[in-house]
Amino acid sequence: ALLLICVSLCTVSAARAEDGYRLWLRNAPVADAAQQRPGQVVLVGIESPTMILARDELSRGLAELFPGGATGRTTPILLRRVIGPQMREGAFTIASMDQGVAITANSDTGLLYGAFALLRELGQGKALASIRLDEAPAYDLRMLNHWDNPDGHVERGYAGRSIFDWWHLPGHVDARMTDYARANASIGINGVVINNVNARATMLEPRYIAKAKALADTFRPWGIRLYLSARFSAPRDIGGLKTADPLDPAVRAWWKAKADELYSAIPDFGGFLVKANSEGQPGPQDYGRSHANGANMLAEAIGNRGVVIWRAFVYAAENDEDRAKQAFTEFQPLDGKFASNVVVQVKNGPIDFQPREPFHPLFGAMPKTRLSLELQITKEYLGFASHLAFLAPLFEEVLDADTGRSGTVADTVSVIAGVANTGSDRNWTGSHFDQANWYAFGRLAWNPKLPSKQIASEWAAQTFSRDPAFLNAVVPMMLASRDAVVDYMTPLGLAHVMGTGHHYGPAPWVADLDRPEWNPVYYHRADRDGIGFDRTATGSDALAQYAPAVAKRLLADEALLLWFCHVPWDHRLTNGSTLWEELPRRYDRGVATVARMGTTWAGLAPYVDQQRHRAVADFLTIQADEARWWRDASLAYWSSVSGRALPAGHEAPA
Ligand code: GCW
Repeated sequence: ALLLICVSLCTVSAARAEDGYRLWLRNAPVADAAQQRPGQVVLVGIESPTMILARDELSRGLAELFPGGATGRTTPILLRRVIGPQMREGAFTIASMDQGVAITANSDTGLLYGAFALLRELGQGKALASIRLDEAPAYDLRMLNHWDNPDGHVERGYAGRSIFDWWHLPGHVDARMTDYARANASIGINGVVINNVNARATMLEPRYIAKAKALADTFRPWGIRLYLSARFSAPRDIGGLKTADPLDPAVRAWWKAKADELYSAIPDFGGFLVKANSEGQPGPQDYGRSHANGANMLAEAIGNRGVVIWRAFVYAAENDEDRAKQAFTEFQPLDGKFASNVVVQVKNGPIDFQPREPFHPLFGAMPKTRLSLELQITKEYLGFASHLAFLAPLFEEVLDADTGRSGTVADTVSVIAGVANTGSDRNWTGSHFDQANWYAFGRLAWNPKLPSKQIASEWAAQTFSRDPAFLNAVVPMMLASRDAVVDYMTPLGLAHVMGTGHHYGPAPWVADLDRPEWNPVYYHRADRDGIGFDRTATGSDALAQYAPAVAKRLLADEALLLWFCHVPWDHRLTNGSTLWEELPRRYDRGVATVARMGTTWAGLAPYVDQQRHRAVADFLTIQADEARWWRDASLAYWSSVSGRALPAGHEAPA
């Protein structure tokens, strides 16, 4: 009877696993029975909660990967905590030794990451004896930024309501919080900001601090520190003060007391993330003070216990300077003025998470300031969760971009942040393939040099199937997907032509919004003569914010043509075509790629359980329809402003 119960439980959990809840941590059984099997997991060193998690995670994962149990020749796995060479927190090695396979680290989290790394390698079908790793994270802080509101709504979230159950916290911490922490730990994420940068001061009230503490206690053993977005006007909103002026002694004292209160509840509290004087949020400029004044005041309150992450995403309605220039104009002169525990967080590009943007000119331009790179994992401008777009190539493009000043973007930053795409949907991210973007973010924050192809392959093998025939088809499909979106939404450097407010679907014609820089026409500037935003010296000269050699390279990059130049419709491209000829080709190419993705996926049914296969196929059909919508609506509009006939095969719809 016991056996029967076990069998039926196992069946239930196997069926459950296919709704995507288990993410890339499925540990599907390894078929090759001839493989050397891992045996018992042995802890060497003082046991801590994190080490125990590492051991249990490994034991459980191995039992799932090798369900036959430890029959035949087995090799013990040693988790060795050593006192030893100076390694970056989280570093580990994996190597075969006489006594077995050893995961060695000089920190608890190193062992935890090592345990997950071993499972990742085995999960791809690698033989135990062949696994040799020597890894250290490239950055100390690898964090998710949640844009989750206390009422459960997630700004730019496409995966349901927030995963944070404020209503029942702190009395009840949902088991999902452990699953969430575990997923993050498995890819090396070690910091989470749990509330929206458009913050409510509520989050800093004692009742919410108690809730945050319950989450922090849950995340801690997984090596994750909790951070809060702080509303700059909190001393007024909830503190009973008349001002939030950062130079006012009462305001400074209020923040210091608030920080102390946080640290007494959460001893390893990470610090504050702040969006100030941006899109209507309060900030130091309300009192005639600078961003540095504001950030440094909070930094003083936090002291050496944590950091203040201050966002550089600023642009103002009153300012008629090119929006792409404003962050640099405001922040670059402040280089050297920020306290040492302030990190300035810069979005990957100068506008706003578009399908393709040049890298932000602040990277490399603030050598005396710690910078964080902010990436958006949730796909606000890339078709939400409905469209399949694997973002590793986008992330890789920005990380690898040469700033011409002090190396690549990856070289110039010390923190990597990603705007989370999680929600309470069963599959966490709203679509199965969006799990890959969470995964890719974590892997690149750990090692910015990992190629997109490897990340895609690792993820797909663990999430769906490690069969080479499956991987050989799905990996190229994933790698081509982001370029497809660029082609059918914003080819040749176009940007911000999405529907008003929600940013879904085409709306390049919108011209009547209150603020000029919210209108798509502000960005594409199409008229009878041509199209594109002149950001050269004859226009806004945003180009001059880059190092001269880089500016030259960007100007020559046709993928960014209309980002930097306003060109006539008859402008000749390097392939000999005119812009008017090339545009429809790009849209067509995007549409064709999506159609191909649908065919590829249809052929992969034998490798994927029915439930997830069907869900992905449905979404690809939606995407195929919407790629055509994007193409047809965009071309019809460009035709109407240019006064040129639509190319053959692109008749205006009836
Ligand atoms: O991309 C824009 C989004 C806003 C967001 C803002 C920001 C959180 O449309 O929803 O607000 O950027 O990054 O602050």
